[in-house]
Amino acid sequence: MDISVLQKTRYEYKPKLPAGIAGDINAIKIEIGKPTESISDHKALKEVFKHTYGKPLAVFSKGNGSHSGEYKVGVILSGGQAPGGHNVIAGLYDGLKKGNPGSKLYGFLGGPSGLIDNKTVLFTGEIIDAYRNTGGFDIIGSGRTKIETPEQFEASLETTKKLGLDAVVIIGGDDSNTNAALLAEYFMEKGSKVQVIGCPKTIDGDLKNEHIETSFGFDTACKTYSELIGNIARDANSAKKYWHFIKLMGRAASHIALECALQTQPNVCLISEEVEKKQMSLSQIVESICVSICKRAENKDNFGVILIPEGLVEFIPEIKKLIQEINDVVAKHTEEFSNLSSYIDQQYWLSRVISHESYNVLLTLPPEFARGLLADRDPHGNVQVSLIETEKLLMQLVEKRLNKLKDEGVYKGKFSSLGHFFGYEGRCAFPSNFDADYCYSLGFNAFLLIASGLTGYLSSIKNLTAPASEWIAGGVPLTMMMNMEQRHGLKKPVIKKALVDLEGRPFKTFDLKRDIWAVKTCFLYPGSIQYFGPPEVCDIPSKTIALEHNKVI
Ligand code: FBP
Repeated sequence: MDISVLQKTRYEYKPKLPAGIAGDINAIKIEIGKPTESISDHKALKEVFKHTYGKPLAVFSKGNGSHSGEYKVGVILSGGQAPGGHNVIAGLYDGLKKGNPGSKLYGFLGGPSGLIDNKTVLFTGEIIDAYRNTGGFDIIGSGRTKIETPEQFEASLETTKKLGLDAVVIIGGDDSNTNAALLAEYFMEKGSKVQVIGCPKTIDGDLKNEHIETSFGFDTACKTYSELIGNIARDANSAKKYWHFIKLMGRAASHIALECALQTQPNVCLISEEVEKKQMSLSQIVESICVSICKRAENKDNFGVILIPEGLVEFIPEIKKLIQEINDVVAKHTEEFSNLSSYIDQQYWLSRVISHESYNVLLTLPPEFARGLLADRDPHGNVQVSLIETEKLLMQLVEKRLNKLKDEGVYKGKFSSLGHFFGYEGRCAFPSNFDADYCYSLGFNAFLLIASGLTGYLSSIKNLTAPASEWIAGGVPLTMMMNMEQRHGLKKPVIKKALVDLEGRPFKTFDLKRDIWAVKTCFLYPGSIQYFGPPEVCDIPSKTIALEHNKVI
């Protein structure tokens, strides 16, 4: 098979492990803390998680322990791709084999459906070696199937019995790890000893808390997008004729947009969480962009860069309300809605079942944009915001507003815009050294959690702004991160998404500088991820995590 030079060279890279879990596998001890509580809704969650609620935190360090049992484990890659997934599997495989060469690792094909349908591959050293330190999830594929019906839970249990599994590791985001928690509970309820361990994956960066400092993939994806944004910014500054509207992935939270803004210093970066807090309408957002364009035009700078978080639409009050109403009525009348073949039919149907106010909002939106709001939800009930062309909507609305301002004599510049969407470009990039090390550690640590007999835990590696040898490995009970939320019209247990904290240092740092960036040309050009070279160039974590840990950036 042909492989690129970088791929071949990356095979040789040896990911770093925290000192506490490196070296002799039987010289690692586990420390167990006190029982924990969920974020809120304690009573309701205790009811759902009768066997797994409130487990203690676990931390590994050097000491006496025994991790040399023989295990059979199955691993799932779930949801959107994120750089480093292959290394989680490599770390898990190496941990299992280091503990006992007789241990076996199965990969479930195509995401959670592989567990339901018992579609597997048995990993060999040769397979693992061909994917070390590479991007993508292609080693076994991923999928968004949600294990939710009694039949699916039962089929999952059957698969574990057929394969004789001791544990299942689910590598996923908040929704997939919510599923992991439910699976752990179900197995215990049914008297099965199969353990379930999660690993925090998502480029969106919204699966984080005190114990999960970042989800893997965020670092690499943001560095990849920032390289592209920097290149575009430099092009804009060279030709001086285009305003670039760049939408960035991140289904709900704006962590990616904020991190890219800190790395590249664009003229405008919208932050969905701020839009919601200030209850900014669509026209106020357009106005805020026009302010920068008009001021720059006064300096003859008829060019610039605007970053738009993918999830923005769901945070604009009037559109949020519209989406919620659509979600509720579609959940109630799923079949009726799915029989409507055209957008016109859907629109007519909605005119009868949603509020007048929301229907009027729908009518004001360009049809190509409105269609995106009505497209199929993903299996977890989420609007597929990556399919909604928010950047084009804003380009149209800004142009319209500028024409008006021109007529009023307020704006005298020239406006030409180009739209971009960076999402899929970053999800399978070769993991940065940070993500390669972090993911390998998460996988290796997942093995230790299994060998320690734990279930319903998320693999946790902390102290991530220190050198990897000083990282701290352990486990966080999944129920500790949960609350009850409205989904498909019903209250469901879910892992709480971490949105951008408007009081946090990453946002405050951005807020302090953005008025200058809005008018002056202050672009930064971060360049591409460096894989080989001095640690201060190759191993630097994201600006978000550095700021959250009070480091100077
Ligand atoms: P996860 O939450 O599963 O990690 O996926 C995140 C994401 O990359 C979002 O940023 C994006 O909106 C979505 O996946 C796109 O989904 P798909 O790959 O199904 O088009």
